[in-house]
Amino acid sequence: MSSEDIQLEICGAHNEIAVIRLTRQKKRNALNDGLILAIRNLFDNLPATVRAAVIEGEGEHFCAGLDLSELQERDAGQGMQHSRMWHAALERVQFGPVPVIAALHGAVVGGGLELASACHIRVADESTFYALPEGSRGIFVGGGGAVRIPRLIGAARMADMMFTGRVYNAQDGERIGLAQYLVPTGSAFARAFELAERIAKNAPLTNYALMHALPRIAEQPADQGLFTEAMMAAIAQSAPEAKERVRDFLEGRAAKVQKA
Ligand code: 1HE
Repeated sequence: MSSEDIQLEICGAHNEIAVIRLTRQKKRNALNDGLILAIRNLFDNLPATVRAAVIEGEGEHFCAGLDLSELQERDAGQGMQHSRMWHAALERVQFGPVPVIAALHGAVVGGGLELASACHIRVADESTFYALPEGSRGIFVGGGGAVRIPRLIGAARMADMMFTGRVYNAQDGERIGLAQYLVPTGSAFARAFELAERIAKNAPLTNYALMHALPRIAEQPADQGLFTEAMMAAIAQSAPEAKERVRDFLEGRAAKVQKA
């Protein structure tokens, strides 16, 4: 396990925020097998107090993708297993215990974009750029990118990035849906942390529904999706915490929605 290449810090008054930092800046946070296994292990073992996580990369770049020095001669079976190892790790990010906010800057490329797209919210600063150099390296995405990236930007844009080596800058990345927030250079982590603090205050069942029910509902045929939505809504609203929060609003104790 390359534990020197990743750090976990638990923050907040109630130890409710996990900050996960890729610390392999000499190699631009390229993801070798050890780091992929460490990500999986870390999400499997987050302390129970944690309610939201932020992931960032140390140095000039968020992540340079797959560590190309490990791309040895693999036969088809080994290649399949390698990709499935990435899938297992990034599945722990997407369908793990807590919402994950990616704080992006510099290169978010290849497997780095696959990692970012497994997170629930992406905050990018103005130095961010996105690419899928797999196309020019003669390979294909293998970390879930073919499933997750088209859901963010559409298959046509993803194919263009891979066919032509197109690089999106931070502004265009936000415009097409690679990030939900665009912030000044150097401030992605602070903004991501603020969002994590806000998310950590939600009812845990609401966060659970957003992570686990919403993406599944969105993939279901409308009739099944509406049925699943009704079940999730019924479970969420019957929780004591939901009743308490609604009562707080009706009795003037909860914040109103403010104009943006
Ligand atoms: C690396 C990697 C890497 C840097 N694997 N070693 N990803 C790519 O094709 C992207 C390749 N990387 C780059 O295009 C650039 O490095 C960056 C734009 C990310 C950053 O540029 P820069 O000028 O800041 O850094 P650098 O000088 O290119 O790199 C510094 C060192 O990191 C250098 O090693 P050194 O020993 O010469 O100091 C680089 O070789 C090393 N390095 N990126 C290995 N990716 C599940 S499938 C996913 C498939 C993919 O992700 S394919 C896309 C791979």
